[in-house]
Amino acid sequence: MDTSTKLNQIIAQVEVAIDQLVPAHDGSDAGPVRIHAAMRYSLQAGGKRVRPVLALAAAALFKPAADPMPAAIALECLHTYSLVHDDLPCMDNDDLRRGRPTAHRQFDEATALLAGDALLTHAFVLLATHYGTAPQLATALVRELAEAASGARLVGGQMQDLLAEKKTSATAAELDYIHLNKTAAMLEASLVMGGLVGEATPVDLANLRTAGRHLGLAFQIVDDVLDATADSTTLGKTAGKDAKAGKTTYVSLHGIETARRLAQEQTTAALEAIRSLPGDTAFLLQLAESLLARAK
Ligand code: GRG
Repeated sequence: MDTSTKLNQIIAQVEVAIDQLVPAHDGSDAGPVRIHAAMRYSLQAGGKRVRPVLALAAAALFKPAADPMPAAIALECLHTYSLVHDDLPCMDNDDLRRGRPTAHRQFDEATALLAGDALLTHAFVLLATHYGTAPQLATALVRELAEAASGARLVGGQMQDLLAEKKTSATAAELDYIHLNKTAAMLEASLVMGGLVGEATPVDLANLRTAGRHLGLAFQIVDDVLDATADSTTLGKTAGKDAKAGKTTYVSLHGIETARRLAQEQTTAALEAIRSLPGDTAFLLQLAESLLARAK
């Protein structure tokens, strides 16, 4: 099976699992309809599902006894919360996400804020519920995701990013710090959580973390290049925002050509870490390369 067929199959499984593992919004489970509708609105808008796919691909290297899918969906819930909050008027104030009006545009600001809160919390409900019979695994997964999402990493990276926007320019070191935490932390967690479900050894977990760190930087550099070169329809989010906001990015610091080379270097480093993992790494290697070549 070729990579894109396999990728589409996995994404289709992820979509089914999201539908099954996130509360209903039609009142069928007697739950509160509006908040669940807002959670599903943002989750089911068709993101690229990079984080769940990475988690599932990492787990597959180890032929896991436990099902990695709930962990994969927990990652997507947490990621989607961060997008919903990032789009709010008090942060990026954006109107378009995943090709649709942002959550606060579709609903209202309070509903979007609460939907983000509920998605963040639901990620941990999924981990505690689905891995509860394997307490050590559940604890390791909760810790990994919580640390990635913490004030030291995802939230901390976002805070530094907001502060950097207020200055005329950030340094290369500041930019790396922001993206190691805002972007790479969740990609690291995706690969490591897949490895944890697969009962990977500490050495393999360390290699997964290294791969995630490099993939995260490559992903962000490509994101900056796309923001500068692609259109909003292709991206499904507002293009050209960084330059308009005078934001320091890999493109503004280094120019497009050097930014592309840096993304290639980070991808090469990720591929090297993936090659040192056991099992059939072909799909994970191709995924890493396809993230470099992505168009949105
Ligand atoms: C609000 C705590 C908090 C954090 C926000 C995710 C984020 C941090 C900000 C969004 C803006 C941004 C460019 C973040 C860098 C990470 C990134 C490229 C996110 C977009 O992820 P994709 O491209 O999105 O995987 P889809 O929609 O495909 O899932």
